[in-house]
Amino acid sequence: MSSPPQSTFASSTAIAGAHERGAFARAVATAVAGLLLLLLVLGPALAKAATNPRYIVLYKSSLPSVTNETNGLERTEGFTSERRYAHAVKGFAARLSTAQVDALKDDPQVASVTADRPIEAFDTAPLAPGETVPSGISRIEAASAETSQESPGGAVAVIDTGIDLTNPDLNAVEGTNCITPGASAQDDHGHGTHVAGTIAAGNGGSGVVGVAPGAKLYAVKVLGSTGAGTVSSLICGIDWVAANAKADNITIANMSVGSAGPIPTSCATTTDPEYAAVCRAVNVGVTMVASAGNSAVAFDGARVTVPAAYPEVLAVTAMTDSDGQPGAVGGPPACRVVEGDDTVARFSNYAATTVGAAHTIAAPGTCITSDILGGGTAVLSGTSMAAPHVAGSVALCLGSEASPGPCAGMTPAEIIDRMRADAAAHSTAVPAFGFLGDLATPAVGRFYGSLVWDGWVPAPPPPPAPDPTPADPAPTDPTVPVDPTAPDPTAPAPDPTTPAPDPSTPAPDPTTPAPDPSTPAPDPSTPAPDPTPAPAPDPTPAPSQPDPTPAPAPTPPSSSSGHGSGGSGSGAGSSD
Ligand SMILES: [Ca+2]
Ligand SMILES: [Ca+2]
Repeated sequence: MSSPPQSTFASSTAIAGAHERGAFARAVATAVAGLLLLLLVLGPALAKAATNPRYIVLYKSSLPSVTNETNGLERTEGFTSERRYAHAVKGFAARLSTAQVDALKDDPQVASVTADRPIEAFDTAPLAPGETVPSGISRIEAASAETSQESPGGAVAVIDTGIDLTNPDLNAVEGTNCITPGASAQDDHGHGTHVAGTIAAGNGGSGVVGVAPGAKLYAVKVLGSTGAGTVSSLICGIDWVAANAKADNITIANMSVGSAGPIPTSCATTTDPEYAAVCRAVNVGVTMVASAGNSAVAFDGARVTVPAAYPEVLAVTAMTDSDGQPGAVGGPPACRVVEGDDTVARFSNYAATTVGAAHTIAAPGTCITSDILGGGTAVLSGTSMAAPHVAGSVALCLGSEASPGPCAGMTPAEIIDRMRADAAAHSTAVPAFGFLGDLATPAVGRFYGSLVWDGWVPAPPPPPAPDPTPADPAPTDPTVPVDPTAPDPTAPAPDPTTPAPDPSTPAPDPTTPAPDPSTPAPDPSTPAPDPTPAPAPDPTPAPSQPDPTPAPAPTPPSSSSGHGSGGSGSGAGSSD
């Protein structure tokens, strides 16, 4: 194919004549032919590289420079790394051929080569906004509107889909984007914003009130707009946290994400890049909180769920509360009527071993109202929603410089012990605070832990007249009792100012009708399906609303035997 050398795309005439058009066509044809030839030559190689599986390569910790070593390996082995890690771990992620994997495994500087795998957000689909829902915040006796005046000093990294950075309800700032490096960590899915709201939504008059209202949140985006990601992106996020924890005073990281993974060994010996990254972040002082997963299996059993299964992580199971109150009288929650008030959530993973139980705690995770993209609220269920209750509680326990909490100055391991001990002690002192299936009433082989408790938070200072700030629950969502103590004239019935369980009145004593150990609370034969495809929004209001009169708590339901279907709730399947 020949083409006049003088024919170029830069035709000088404004209206091209037939000749110019012919030259133009020839030039295009030539270019296309050249491109096709190029593709014929390079295409297979390019396509092969793009379809090679991705691996996470870890260097030995003694390696002086990740950049130099990786640059060298890229040249000699002929690959291009997609992500490099230099803080939590040393290494990189890249698509590699079998030959490249073999070569890297033989490299004296390489400690391990691990196949990447997908991770997911542990949540369910949103339900109808505006549905009457319980408040996990009040159930765990977290800070109220008044006590929230003192925001915790430390920041929380939300390792998730990002955070809605312009949401006025959230004190959220850019962390990093591991999906599109260099881009904003603005949430494009909604999961991370919902999680962020539970941790630290402010009391400024919109959305919800979080456990640690106003705490600074760093958006660390490791999941894309579909809520999916990979371990390599998760490690990128943990790497960023480890690198910036000191400078940004990040004391906590919430990971409402996970995947099946290898059985953890120990921080000292592991070659699992995800585990190594978590260990490093813990070593620099970050308390790592992870959701246990929603498959109704042991996270430390035959199907290991990570990062929850790493012993250095505070793993969070989900319990169900429908009325923001202890006592198991709330009936089934509106958004998931198969669940029962103050019982384990049927979908929740749990610990099956003593090692797993030793780093597990529970929090409300069913029908949780929190912030969504652009303002407003939505209701979600999952251990993804339970974990942020605990992350916020750790923030309260750390407190601020001016007002240190009981966890101030502790290592992450000590904080985990403290949180669990406080929760267990409170459930022992006030049995009604607990839930069916908790540490006081465990089913055989299923440890969900004790319900996290924030009731130690000092009483609010003398309330300044009627709070001038608008009531917190968004006007669009007036039925949600998210703001227990705000003098909200529009607030509906359940008066959460009633101090929950009166210790002197042993309410539904979970110890008396202890669940038959042979009858695990949640029916194992009908594990809630992984709640990703959540049941359709239940258009009907909860059949049994909380008693609008004060002091609902201590009234024991006469039938609150812990036995399977004889459960306490008034609705079908409440504690099945
Ligand atoms: Ca708010
Ligand atoms: Ca309840």
